[in-house]
Amino acid sequence: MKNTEDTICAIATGKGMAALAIVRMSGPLAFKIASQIFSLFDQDKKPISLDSHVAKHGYIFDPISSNLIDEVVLTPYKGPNSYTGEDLVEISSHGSDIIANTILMLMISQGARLAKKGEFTQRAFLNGKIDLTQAEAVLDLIQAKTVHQGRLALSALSGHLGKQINAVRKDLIALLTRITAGIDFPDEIGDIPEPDIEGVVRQNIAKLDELTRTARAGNFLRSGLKIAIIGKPNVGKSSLLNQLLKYERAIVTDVPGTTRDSLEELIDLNGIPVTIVDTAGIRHTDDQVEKIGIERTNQAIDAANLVLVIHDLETHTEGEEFETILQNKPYLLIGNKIDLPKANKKNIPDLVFTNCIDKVFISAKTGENLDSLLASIEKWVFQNNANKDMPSLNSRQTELCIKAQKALDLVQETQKGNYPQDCLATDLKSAIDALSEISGEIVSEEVITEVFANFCIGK
Ligand SMILES: Nc1nc2c(ncn2[C@@H]2O[C@H](COP(=O)(O)OP(=O)(O)O)[C@@H](O)[C@H]2O)c(=O)[nH]1
Ligand SMILES: [Mg+2]
Repeated sequence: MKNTEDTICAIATGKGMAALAIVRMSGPLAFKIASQIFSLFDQDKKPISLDSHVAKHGYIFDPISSNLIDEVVLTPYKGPNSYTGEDLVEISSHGSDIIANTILMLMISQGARLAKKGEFTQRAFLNGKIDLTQAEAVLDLIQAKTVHQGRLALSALSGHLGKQINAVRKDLIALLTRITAGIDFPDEIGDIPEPDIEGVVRQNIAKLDELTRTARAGNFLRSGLKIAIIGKPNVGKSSLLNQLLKYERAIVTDVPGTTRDSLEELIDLNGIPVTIVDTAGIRHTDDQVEKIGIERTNQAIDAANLVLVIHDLETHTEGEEFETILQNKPYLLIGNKIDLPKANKKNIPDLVFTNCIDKVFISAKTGENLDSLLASIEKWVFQNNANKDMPSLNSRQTELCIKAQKALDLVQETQKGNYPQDCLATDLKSAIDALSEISGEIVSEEVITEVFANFCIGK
């Protein structure tokens, strides 16, 4: 599967004006091509030999016309001690698209070819420098939009996730080997004691279960969380949106029905990318525009992962019928305008709702207790999982993890039926295969292509 006969090159930095641009090249010709277009002096353009991991200041020139292209720093990495595991060269030039492109063209004219998306990382994977979970983490890290996303990607990049998967895989391989040996040598080795098999399978189902549970939070961290703010007119929905955004995005007035359309904004909630939708207040009305607004509110609820139901603590009325509209959506109940009963020395009414995840009392006007609201949302995202920095599975990995779990469930079932031990081998093997596919030990060409298709060129 190795595809390292040719030498690839690409601009690794973004387009546009910048202080520096980096052009990289990897493959068997990387050092040769670099030494043909690089020299220590701008006058006397003698190619030089390159020492691994020693950055050199010098000049790029066109070996045919002898034209000077740029003053650069060149860093050679001799394989296998490089990102790709092959000979790799990085040239830092001045950050002009024209210069970077000219250097790229020179490399191509000397025998390199333009790299495909993610091909440097793909080579790192094919050469065994990283496993597939680490390659996926590279992409997550490049695409991270919040600090938390970056931290999780970095943790997976360090190989943490791959190690956990591999620990389970190794346990199962050891078990399968032992069962197979027992089948092959019934007299010398024989069956494994049933409780031993049961123990190994149960422990590893639990480990996989813990990993798949991280997928939910991971999904919100990668793709974002959608939250709809709903409630009767004038309870302070738009005020809460503004408070969360820290600027006056929505119009706030004391006229009921001010917000007529749903408004969507993105916030970074302690590292979780959250889209907040402010909606038109829910009430019976003959106003055509307001009716459409309320219809949109229903759509916003449908699309949301979590709903904030706002309640006015000042005009508190019993028997709000939100639960029918919510249709089993998880929701937080928010008592708003806590400043008013406090100022007027009135009792804070209790809010009686049966299925809410949590109740928080805030003031959208003053920002009081907003921290508790954010903490409550965060707690729901992580489902009280204390270890927020545990790398979380992406959808490809989750699917395979569940596949492995199901196969292990079958092993457990077969075991209960007291069948001969060789009946366990097939399911055990498919659990091992699914786990091997997560780390990329065994993986099809299509899966690899799909993983790297989302990368940018140059990574
Ligand atoms: N005292 C007080 N007034 C608030 C609070 N939140 C909103 N209001 C006021 O309630 C009125 C309606 O607010 P708005 O955000 O437009 O409510 P919406 O119709 O639910 O979007 C405005 O006059 C706000 O200033 C709060 O926490 N305390
Ligand atoms: Mg409003």
